Parts: sequence; C-alpha cells; structure tokens
Amino acid sequence: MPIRFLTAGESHGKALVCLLEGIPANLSLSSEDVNIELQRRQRGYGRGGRMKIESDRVEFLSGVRFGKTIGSPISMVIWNKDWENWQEKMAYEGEPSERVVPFTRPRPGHADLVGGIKYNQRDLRNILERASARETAARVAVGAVCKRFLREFGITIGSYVVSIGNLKPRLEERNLLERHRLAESSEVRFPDPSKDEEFRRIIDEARERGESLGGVFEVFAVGVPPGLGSHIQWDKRIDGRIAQAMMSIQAIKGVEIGGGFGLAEKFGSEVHDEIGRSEEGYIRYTNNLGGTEGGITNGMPILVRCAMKPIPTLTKPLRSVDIETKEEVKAGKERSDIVAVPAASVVGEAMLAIVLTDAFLEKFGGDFIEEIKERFERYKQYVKNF
Ligand code: EPS
Repeated sequence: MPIRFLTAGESHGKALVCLLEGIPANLSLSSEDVNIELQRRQRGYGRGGRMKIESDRVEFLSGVRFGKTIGSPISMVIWNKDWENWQEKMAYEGEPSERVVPFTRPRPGHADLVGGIKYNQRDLRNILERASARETAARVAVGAVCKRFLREFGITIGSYVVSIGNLKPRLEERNLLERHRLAESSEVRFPDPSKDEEFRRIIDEARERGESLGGVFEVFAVGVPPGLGSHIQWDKRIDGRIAQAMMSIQAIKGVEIGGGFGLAEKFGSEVHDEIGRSEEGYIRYTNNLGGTEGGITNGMPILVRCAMKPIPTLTKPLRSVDIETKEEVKAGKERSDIVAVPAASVVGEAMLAIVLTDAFLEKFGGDFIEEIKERFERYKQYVKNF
C-alpha cells in the first residue's frame, strides 16, 4: 500500500488534521487545489447551520515546499471556526463545569450508544464528536492531493447525485463528465439544475416534518489505464478496495459497481462488455461492469453508486433510553443537516481518488513525478500494442 493516511479531530474540537504519506516528490500542489474541494463539500441545499459558520480552508504543515511536494509526509490542518463556541464544552484539560451537560439520550442510527458501550463513555459526546461526518472534511483534503496527482496522468474524477429521498428524476443520456459539469451548478448536485426546485421542495417538506433524508450518488473516474488492482488475491482486487473505501463514508449503506444489483437479473449476453479494437488498442462497446473485470481496471470509466441512509439526528426524535435513568425518552437533538447527499458525493470522489492513487503507485512505483511519467508513457505504448 504505497499510500497511507490518517485523520484526527473532533467535530467541535480545535481542528481536523490529516497525515498523508506516499505522495511522490515534485508534484505541483497549492492550498487552492485543496480549498476548492473543501468548499465543494460544504455546499448543498439542506445543510445545517454549521456550514454557515465554517469556511473550510487547509493549512499545510509539512511535505510541501515552494508549491511542490518533496516526498515527505504531507500534513494538513483545517481549523474549526466553531471551536470558539465550544471551548468550554470541549476543553482539553481540567474538569467539566456544571454548564457541561452530558449527552445521555443516544440517537438511533448514530454511533452514540454502541460507541458509548464499546469505549465505556457515559457522556456520549465523546463518541458523537468523532463519529460526526465533519471528519470527512479531512478525507476531502487527502483526496484533493490524490486528485491533483491523478490529474498529471490524465485521470479525472467526478460525481453527481441520482436521487434524494424518493425523488429520482430521469437521468438524461449524457457522458459522465457532462453530468459532473451540470451537477456543479445544481444546488443538490443533480446533473440537471432545472430539477433543483423539486429537490428543494422535498427537502423543505422534510425539514418542516422534523425529518431527514438520504439518497443515492454516483462517483466515476475517467482516463484510468487498464491494469490497476489484481485478480491474484482478495485484498488486491480494485473493486473490493473501492467498495471498502466508499462503505467507510459515514451513513453509506450500499455500494454498487457498474450495473451492480441490476446485473443479477440479466442474461450473461446482456451484461458482459464485448471487446473490440481501435487505433488506441482494445475497447469495450459497453460499460456494464463499471470499469473492472477480475478485480483489475479494464480502461473503461470506473463507475460506483452509493446509497446514503437518512441522517440520524431528527428534530422530531425517535424513541430511545436515557443511559443514566434507564427510562424511555426521546433521543437527544443536535444541530444537524436535513440531507448531506450532495456533500457525500464529493467525499466519494475523494475516497475513489485515494484508492486509485494507491493502486496507480503500486503499479508504476516511483519516488518522483518525472520517473512515474516515463514509466506510464512506456506502459501506454505497451497496452496499445498488446
Ligand atoms: C458536519 C458538521 C456537523 C454536522 C454534520 C457534518 O456540524 P454540527 O454537528 O456542528 O452541526 O452538521 O454531522 C453529521 C451529519 C453527523 O452525522 O454528525 C460537516 O462539516 O460535514
């Protein structure tokens, strides 16, 4: 695994930090490359009050000098503006004052109760702070660096939302990059901004009813060469690695690659992507398998679909039990989003970028960009003539 990364930070702590190791030297990288992605993650109709407080920006602490990577671990920090309002409740030292009220009414669907049991925490804030999807800002920072790396090799990653709640407008026949481009100007990242009003309506209705919503999004990568990942061992298979990465995003409950579950009800002749040849080498006439065969990329776009469950914090809460009194109560409320599917699609892009960067470096190796480019060009010729 050439790429290793860790994130740290509580939602209302001082900051989110991340440490990324394995990015080769001499990659041009600016804080703007990362900030653009952080801002994309903050958008989306239906986000809560927190996104009005934060304007996420990255600060490099290591690994970059004069706008280029130097091969050493890249560490990045994203300061939480909201920390100012939480210093007393989230103090790093001392004893809690009487104003610090423990969170004891776990929300069904959040990590509150199971995390409390697992770590023996009676103030469930000690769990929910880290379980919060705020952590995904750090992943997006890591993903932004990986996207920057992949761009050097002509690989582009994008995403768009397919549905929110039960609203699933028809997707126009468009190529993936075009869908992504249109999604960028939609308030919910649906690849047709003329549908925004319908989406706003169901989100507003959910808000009025004290509800939350989930949805489905698709993430893709185009320009991926054949040969990333491997059929030889379970943990080298690229589709398995992508599924794990996507499933690790907070609230994701389903992942499909290519036609996914839909393929199960078809005949083999309807599913498998027939092979042809062009001047550039082998081609496929269709992409039902979402760009992977036998756990290896096949040169077609990688296409991943993820299902996100509704956010567990409800203003009209569900039944729960207070862990101190053991009595039936309504679950605790926290400020939250009504829907975060558009943001999750940007997080999905980051996770796909991380997995592909890892698999790319595994295949081409190298400690600096120039040598990797040389190997990559040679490989492209080899594939063309195969
Ligand atoms: C999030 C910030 C959080 C939540 C959300 C994600 O802000 P706060 O808790 O201060 O309102 O809005 O967290 C969750 C969805 C969750 O499950 O906890 C962010 O920056 O994305």
